[in-house]
Amino acid sequence: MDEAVGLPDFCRRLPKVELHAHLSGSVSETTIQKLQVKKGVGHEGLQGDTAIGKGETRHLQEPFRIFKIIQDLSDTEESIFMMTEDVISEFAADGVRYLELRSTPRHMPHTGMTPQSYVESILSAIQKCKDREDVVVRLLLAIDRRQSVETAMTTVRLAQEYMLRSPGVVVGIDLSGNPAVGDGRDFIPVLKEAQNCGLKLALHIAEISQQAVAPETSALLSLPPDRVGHGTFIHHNQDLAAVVADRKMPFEICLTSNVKAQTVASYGEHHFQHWYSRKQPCVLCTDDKGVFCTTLSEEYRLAAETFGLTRPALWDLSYSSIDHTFVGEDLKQQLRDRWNTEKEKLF
Ligand code: 6MZ
Repeated sequence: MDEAVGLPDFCRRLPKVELHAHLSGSVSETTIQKLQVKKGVGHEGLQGDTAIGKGETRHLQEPFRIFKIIQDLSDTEESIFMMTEDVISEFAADGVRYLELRSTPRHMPHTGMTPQSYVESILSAIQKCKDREDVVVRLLLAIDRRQSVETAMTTVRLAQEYMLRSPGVVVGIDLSGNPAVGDGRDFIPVLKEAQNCGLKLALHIAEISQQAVAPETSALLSLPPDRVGHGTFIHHNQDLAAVVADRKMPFEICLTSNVKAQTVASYGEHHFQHWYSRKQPCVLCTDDKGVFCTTLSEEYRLAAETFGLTRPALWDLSYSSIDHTFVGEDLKQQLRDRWNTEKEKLF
């Protein structure tokens, strides 16, 4: 192993899988500036910062204020296309070789953007990046907990339609949004419908402490989801923890996001430690790399430094993440082959 390569550099060169990245939250400062120029808004028009910087923490409500600013700035098909392209290029530059983006289709009557044209803009950007960027990209459509069940059903229908139209690119459904709002149980029939038509489910579950005892948590876990987003408070409830452990449900782990949004007090207390030490499948992710000022390499470095993971352990973590992607066995095997080729250069 080439120990001369520093840890940050090793983490950057490590081929990585990103499975939990919200499009609007992943937009970088540079792209926000481009969106501002397009819309003719100055920084003073932004009503506050659009990112939570190094060493800063803010209440979980704060990222939701920021998402709204970014969403207001990106209200045309052109802006959605541009930000998707930028986000894909940035992940690729950070050594992400497989990326699952997720985004909530939006209707913007004042610009004419519809949920359909929103999804099409993202798909066009993915298509454009296909030959240019060294990363395989897939898309999950997101349901925001604030939305009506009817809107959520429209999203599932849209996902179903695009899954058939552009085979293989739209692969699943995400349930996200402010965890303090609404009741996840309302969406169970919609999520079941998604499962029935072959879409995979990545659901935000127990992101805040109240949800460790909320009836929605056991209801969502019993679907069951294919992956758990955050799951921060699941291990606070023995029964829920047993369900997750028995089914070996993979956790999407977002260290920086959870610490900066104050749902986890410090990196050392992150639930990654609990689950990783019990050999539960864990995938390191960024959540909202723009808003939380992070990169996937940085998340690997943090995991190594906080929990004492060796370079081979980081490698294994990245390699095993391929198992939890929402793609077929053929593509998984291609990714494993790719990873093994890269391994020879890294060690
Ligand atoms: C829950 C989150 C989130 O859909 O406009 N989102 N939902 N918890 C989080 N932890 C911080 N981070 C992002 O991206 C922004 C949307 O993603 C969800 C929220 O619904 C937010 O509005 P899109 O691309």
